[in-house]
Amino acid sequence: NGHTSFVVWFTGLSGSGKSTIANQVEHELYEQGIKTFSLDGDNIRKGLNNNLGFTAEDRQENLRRIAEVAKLFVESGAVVIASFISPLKKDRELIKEIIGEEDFIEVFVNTSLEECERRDVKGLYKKARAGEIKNFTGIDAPYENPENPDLEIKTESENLEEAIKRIVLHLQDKLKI
Ligand code: GGZ
Repeated sequence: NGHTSFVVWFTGLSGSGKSTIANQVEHELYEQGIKTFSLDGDNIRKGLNNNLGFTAEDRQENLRRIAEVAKLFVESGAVVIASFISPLKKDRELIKEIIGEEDFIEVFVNTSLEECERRDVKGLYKKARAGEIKNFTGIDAPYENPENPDLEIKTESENLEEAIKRIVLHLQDKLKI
């Protein structure tokens, strides 16, 4: 059964490459005339969720609201691309429940903590190690690897372009009636 709209949910550590991959996937879909909408920390945590931090409770509420928004955009007919750490299994289960299993594609951007910390693009790991940021995922807050993601990208061993292609092919397959 084909779908015209669904949510592609990228989960992984800070600095794992979620946004980079998500942006490129969105670009590919746009080129193919597919209506997309992206949700990420930049447009959500600064606006709708600007009253939420990074305690386990706040993360859950962050993700619950995002899932509800994603569901609305799916109802509008868009392919929604969401990139959030979404570190806990139980929270990803809740997201799946809200959106509906049929419309939820989980993509695990699997980059090791060592590699994310080595890249440290925004200098956040350094701050977390110094205790300047509390509850930082991977340092003093947990990340639970997905056990059965629809797709898994290993950014340390996989070519980025190939990975993008693999995701887009998977999505095209789901778009077919
Ligand atoms: C994790 C944090 C934290 C803490 C600020 N822990 O790499 P970034 O900067 O741009 O992306 C991270 C983003 C994570 O927000 P999410 O909404 O995706 O998290 S969750 O799904 O867990 O609700 C990081 C920045 O926010 N950031 N403090 N303590 N990431």
